[in-house]
Amino acid sequence: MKLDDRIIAQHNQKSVDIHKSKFEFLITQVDYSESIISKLIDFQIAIPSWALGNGGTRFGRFAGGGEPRNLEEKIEDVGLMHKLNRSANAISLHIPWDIPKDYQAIRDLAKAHDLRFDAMNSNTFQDQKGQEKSYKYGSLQHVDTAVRKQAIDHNIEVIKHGIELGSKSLTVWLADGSCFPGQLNFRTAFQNTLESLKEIYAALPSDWKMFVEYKAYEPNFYSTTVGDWGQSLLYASKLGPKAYTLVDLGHHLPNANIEQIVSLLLMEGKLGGFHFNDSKYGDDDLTAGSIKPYQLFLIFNELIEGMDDRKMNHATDLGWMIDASHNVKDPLEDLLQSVEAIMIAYTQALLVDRKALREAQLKNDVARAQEILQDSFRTDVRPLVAEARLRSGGALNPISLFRELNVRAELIRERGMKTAATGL
Ligand code: AFD
Ligand code: MN
Ligand code: MN
Repeated sequence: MKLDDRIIAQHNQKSVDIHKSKFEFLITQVDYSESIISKLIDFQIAIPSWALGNGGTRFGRFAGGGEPRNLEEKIEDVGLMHKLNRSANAISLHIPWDIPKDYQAIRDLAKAHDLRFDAMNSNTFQDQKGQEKSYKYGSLQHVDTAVRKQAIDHNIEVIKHGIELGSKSLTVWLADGSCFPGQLNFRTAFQNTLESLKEIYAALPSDWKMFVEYKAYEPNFYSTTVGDWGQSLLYASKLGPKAYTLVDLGHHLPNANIEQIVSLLLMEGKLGGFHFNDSKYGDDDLTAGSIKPYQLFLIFNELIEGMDDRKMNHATDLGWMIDASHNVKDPLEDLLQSVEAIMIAYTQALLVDRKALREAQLKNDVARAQEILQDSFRTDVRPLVAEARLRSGGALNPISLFRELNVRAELIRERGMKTAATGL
């Protein structure tokens, strides 16, 4: 389904007056609003191909209808999102779920939707049909060289698909680990994984990055071979300058101070990118900002502080992506909400008076420091985000327009009710 500019303009016409009055009021309270708007216009978030259909749990899956049936339709869905909010200009593919049949056609389709290909994701956490060796006891960590080789070859194949599509990074997320004490030797598992990653790293083109994603637990419950940021950083440091740690917000043990982790990884020049989502308990994969919006703001606060300190470009120097699963909401509405929450947290963090915060810190003025942060967090920045969207041709209210146009009903008509996006 393709959206016409005129439809967006008509939609905006209806609410532009209210928007303008809110916006004019907000900019009287905000310094540097023009520079913030231009940063917001540049800031783009990649959408994972596996989040476009309904997810599920081990208890079941409830299809919402009209899910993309193939890579082409996944690109169309992200294209539609990007047309609505102008802040989601990339799609991240998962191999083998998204193997292109015709690279040129896929590149053209993405271009027609103004999209690029973000990080490529490998999959050694499932056995595929016809696969020779099983990953039941791990992949890159496996005690059997032949299993490790199969997993290494798969990752190299993923890089090759990515090169064809113009991607510039590989994300390796491993389910490797153990379920019971004694099942494996921690050091051997680490060494095997490191040696395997080295072979994959050697196949990376010079302008590519490798993201090593960590996860505390699940599917393994006793140990995970890339279980936390310390282990990820160890691998990334030993691998070399093209390897970085990737932070998925849902991959920590409860109450972890993620903003501190982010700050230190940035300091070390080893933070590669993000998978945004939110959670109450663990890897819940809920909508970004739906449960702990203050934490999301605090993370952006550290990101901006650390990136500015290293003179990094906010929009392009880290990988920004959503990694979510949609069990009850319409996946596209849910993703639009996630992008909005990320943009809001980013904007609020841009408002923080860093000079005043530093002064408060030097004086150990704890109450003042909290006032400064919460002043920004409690500012309703939505008109700034909407203004950036308006200026880049998006809809003032993407979800309202999505509903006005009955997009889901149209997708169900086109694709059917019982479709299932490839993936988990
Ligand atoms: C996992 C990880 C990882 C992976 C994805 C697969 O977060 O990013 O690629 O889910 O669906 O939980
Ligand atoms: Mn992830
Ligand atoms: Mn996850």
